[in-house]
Amino acid sequence: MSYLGDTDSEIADIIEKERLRQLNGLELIASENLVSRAVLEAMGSIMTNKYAEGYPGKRYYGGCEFHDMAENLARERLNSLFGSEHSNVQPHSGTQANMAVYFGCMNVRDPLLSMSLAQGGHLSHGSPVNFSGRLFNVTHYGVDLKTETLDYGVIEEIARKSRPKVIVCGASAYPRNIDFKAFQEIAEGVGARVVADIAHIAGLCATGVHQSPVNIVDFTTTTTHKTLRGPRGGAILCRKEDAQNIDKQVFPGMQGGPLMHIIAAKAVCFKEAQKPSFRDYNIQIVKNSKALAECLIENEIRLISGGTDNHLMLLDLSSLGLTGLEAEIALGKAGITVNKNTIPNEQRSPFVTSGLRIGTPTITTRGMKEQDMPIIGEWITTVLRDVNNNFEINRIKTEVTEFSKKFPLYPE
Ligand code: DSN
Repeated sequence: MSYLGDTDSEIADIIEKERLRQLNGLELIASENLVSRAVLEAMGSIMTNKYAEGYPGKRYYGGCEFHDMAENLARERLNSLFGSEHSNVQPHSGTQANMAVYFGCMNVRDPLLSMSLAQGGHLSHGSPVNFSGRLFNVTHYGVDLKTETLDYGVIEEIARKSRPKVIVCGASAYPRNIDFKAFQEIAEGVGARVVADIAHIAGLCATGVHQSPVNIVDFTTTTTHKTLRGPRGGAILCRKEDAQNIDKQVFPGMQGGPLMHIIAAKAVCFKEAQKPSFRDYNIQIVKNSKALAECLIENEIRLISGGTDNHLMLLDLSSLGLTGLEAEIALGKAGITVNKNTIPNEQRSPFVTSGLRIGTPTITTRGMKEQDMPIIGEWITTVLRDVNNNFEINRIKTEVTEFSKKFPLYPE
């Protein structure tokens, strides 16, 4: 960072402060992760200096020969990682990946069926404040309020009534496995196409730790920066027959110039994800998640659906008389970063909430294992039981800092 320090010491200082925050704290936000130095180098490279509108071999700018090589490598590696026929690595984000698929399958005001944001879905799955909710005629499914899990029979009924053109499956705050085959069967019964948004569980799907929707459903969308542990961005996987349509929707339909430094970094991420150690990493994410969940349950904290199958858990704070907002702030003071989250049957606003979402991808990247989870679970419980006890919170912050420093910020 020596050039940055000379040119702009203010931003250099801010970045250093953020590095220390990441090093000295426990990042338990389920959608975050830490990239390797190789991914960082590609992101910070001169590949950013180029317009490359179009696709490899068919660009609207000269001088793209090396960008073609990088994008082809990214596409080939992503296909080989997931066994997909076609991939598009240009979406700037998961939302834009979803947007491209929606526009490829629907016209404005067509019916869309998806999981509601309040029960675990995502903004881009038809939330009224998002483009997806404004442009399409959205019906939502949620979870069964008793089991707090997906009820495929009920989803099928809703699909029969609403006759969607597109069904979206995949979630941002769902701690259980998703049966993509069941969604495909429901869709076949009503003539809909299926988009599986695997942004959260992409690493688990790529490594067989969770069922992969690729080649089961029509379209798979993802971000590349969560359990996949790559640069911040999006991607789409589909069959050859849909390739041309999807590519057209991304460019020129929705985006102009692709972020070629990010595409180069995606290629690096997809190579890293093919290593056997990446499978071990994803297995460990789930082991850590289950171990942390077990500790919280032993401490009488209620988890939505009673536990977790994946990288995250959702805590119901109602019985502690706490809101998600209060819990997020108190844990933040202790150096433990989490996010407030709505829970099924939520009675509070999304800015307050009754729940907390906790995930293990980042701490697993840092090398923490099952035996470390009870330590973290005890800290979380102590803070949640007495959010106004600043003495305890300060004590825990010191312990969290000492503990966290022992684990490196960069994956091997
Ligand atoms: N907003 C992200 C999350 O935290 O789940 C998903 O895009």
